[in-house]
Amino acid sequence: MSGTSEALKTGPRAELVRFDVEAIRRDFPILHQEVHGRPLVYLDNAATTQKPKAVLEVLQRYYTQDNANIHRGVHELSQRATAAYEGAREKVQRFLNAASSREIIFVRGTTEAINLVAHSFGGANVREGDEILVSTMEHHSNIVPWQILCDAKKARLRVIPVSDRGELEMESFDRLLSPKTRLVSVAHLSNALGTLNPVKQIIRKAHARGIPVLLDGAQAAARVKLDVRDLDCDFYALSGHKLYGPTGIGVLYGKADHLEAMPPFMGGGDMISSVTFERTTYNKLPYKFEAGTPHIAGVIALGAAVDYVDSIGLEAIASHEEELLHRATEGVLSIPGLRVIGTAKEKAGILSFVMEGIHPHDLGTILDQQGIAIRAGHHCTQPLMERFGIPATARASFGMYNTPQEVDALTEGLGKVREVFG
Ligand code: C6P
Repeated sequence: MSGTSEALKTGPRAELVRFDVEAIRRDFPILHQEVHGRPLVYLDNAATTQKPKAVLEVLQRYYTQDNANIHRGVHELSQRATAAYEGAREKVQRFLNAASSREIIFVRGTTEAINLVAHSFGGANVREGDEILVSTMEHHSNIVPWQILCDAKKARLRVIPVSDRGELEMESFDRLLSPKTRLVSVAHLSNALGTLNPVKQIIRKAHARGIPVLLDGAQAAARVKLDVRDLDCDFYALSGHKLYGPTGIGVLYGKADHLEAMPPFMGGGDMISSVTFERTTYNKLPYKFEAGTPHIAGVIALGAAVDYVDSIGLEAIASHEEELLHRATEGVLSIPGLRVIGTAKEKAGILSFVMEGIHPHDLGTILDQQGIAIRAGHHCTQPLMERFGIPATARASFGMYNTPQEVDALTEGLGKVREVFG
């Protein structure tokens, strides 16, 4: 059955079946290759995840059987494409437990989702002297759009500091919330530290003052079971490519009341209900925010990706990755001169570190020679790197298909790096 993992063919319900990582790996063709003569160990899942066959097959099928533009044609192919596109919206709605599919806006990714809110919500609601609250650990995608808005509106960006462990300083958060705050925008899960932020507490405190909250879910969506109604967030942004789906597609969830009140982000086809030179009226939700021909194949494949993730179960994925993270943390700490950056109590799936006397890029290059893919750099979090007084980290990030043996290969690989550099 399309969208169902091979891993679960042994039983009817995800939670009743042992997490069979070898079966999951068989669903991901790209994993079965050698790099520099060694089996690929892919530990760069925070940058992008690999795609299961279920997603690849949906892309292939769409372009070979159903390709047509949506919402326009009376012909069979267009109707099929439209049904698949809108069907995927319902899948994403269920995945996020949103109240309505009207609250699911398809965008290019997290970056576009945040820019949409900054431009549209920010443009309508932020005035001179107002404040937007972000944190030191944000990705540039959750800093720069707010800086652009603040520059345009003469508003001010305020920043929640981060402790030495890489946790948000919640007393400072309490102090920074003020009658001037128009929006709080924070990462659900930090891409550079692996910190899982106390987002429910943040939302509760912000809402007590009537302040809406946007969560950057780029990293959390593939690692945390999501329920936007339980979280009660106002906006949630995510990228399909970090959720085992294709690049170029993502989601902005927004509460219908906000989205209804917000002006369009981009103008063009599909987002209007009527156009004259005197007056244009806009389409209803969610189409008001989806101008032009969207990434139809990407949306449909994202639907297949969330089906696939659901078939494994996010709780099962999260506990598998927690074991990997624990094993990796213990392993890397056995390497002399290695320091973990980000030692929060609540972490998920991401391990950043530095090694004395070795630039993370050199470290990454030596691991690559052993077939091990990690990321080295500032991870688009330069203010966070500055906070820790380092230019960059090496980062291993896990996915549902990683194994304890791969984690051990990382530890061994780092041991070799230490030998090379002495
Ligand atoms: N982080 C990483 O290697 P886009 O590029 O729009 O799909 O996602 C942007 C983004 C926003 N927020 C967070 C927390 C992120 O981690 C990312 C992407 C990648 O960490 C690429 S820099």
